[in-house]
Amino acid sequence: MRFASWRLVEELLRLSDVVLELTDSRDPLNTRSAKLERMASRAGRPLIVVINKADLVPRSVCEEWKSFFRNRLGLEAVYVSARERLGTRVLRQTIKRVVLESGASRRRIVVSIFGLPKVGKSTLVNTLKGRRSVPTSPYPGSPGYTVKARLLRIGGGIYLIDTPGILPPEGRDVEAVIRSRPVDEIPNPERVAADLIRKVLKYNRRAFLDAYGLEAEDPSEIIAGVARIRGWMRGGEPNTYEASKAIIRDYLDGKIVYYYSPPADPGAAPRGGQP
Ligand SMILES: Nc1nc2c(ncn2[C@@H]2O[C@H](COP(=O)(O)OP(=O)(O)OP(=O)(O)O)[C@@H](O)[C@H]2O)c(=O)[nH]1
Ligand SMILES: [Mg+2]
Repeated sequence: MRFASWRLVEELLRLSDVVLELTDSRDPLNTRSAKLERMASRAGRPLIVVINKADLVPRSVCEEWKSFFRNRLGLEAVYVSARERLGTRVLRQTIKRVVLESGASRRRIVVSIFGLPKVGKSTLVNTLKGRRSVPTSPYPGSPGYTVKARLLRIGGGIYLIDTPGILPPEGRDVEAVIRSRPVDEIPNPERVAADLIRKVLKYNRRAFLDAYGLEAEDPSEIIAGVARIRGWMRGGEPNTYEASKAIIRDYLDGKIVYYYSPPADPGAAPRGGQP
């Protein structure tokens, strides 16, 4: 994965009328980027927190997160499922509203998408594009070094910058570890998978029962169980190295489910938190 440099982020912000910050509804706090939020605010660009993968989480919890971002952090927020194509109408309406509120009366609204790896940026771009192929045009008159940025016309006068900005994770939560490099390059995947399992179990004791049919609640038993299910044995022993990477991948693909409610005090948010 190639992270966008902060200079590129700045350039993309400058080209946009509205900024979409994608987060994962299972852990919005550890998949948001406070740095992007600050940069957008400094650049005077309205930002919408898009809580994605809403199909994995009860609607009431998505509503709680929406109010949390709005009321506690002062950020516009919507929830969607890019994969299930849900919530995109509200997203479009919100894009138009924030542009109106920002005082810019534009016939053409340029939108950029940012987010940590695997939050669903590409899926959202495809969903907004719809099934029909969409004409792209070079970004008119963009002098910077993102001259290659192209615009996708997604209807209603809204244009999407076709390359989403991949943001580096912040904090020390296991989310940051699993999203900081390709899964095959994560050092010590057994330990990372165990941390992830403990975190998920803290919020959903049934998560691995539902995902794999495994009753176990001990991380090493779950890892060994996944190896056995997949038939990954090495010298008669479960191949925990491969199984750990599979669990991390399944988590990123949305096959392992948990959620939690927003904290009462945003300052006490479980950032960099231990499971
Ligand atoms: N359940 C669920 N899964 C989703 C949703 N959107 C994306 N995914 C899954 O999340 C994974 C990552 O999606 P991508 O669209 O590739 O994410 P990305 O942000 O473009 O990832 P990078 O390009 O690697 O940074 C894929 O397995 C998607 O199928 C969603 O709304 N719900
Ligand atoms: Mg992508």
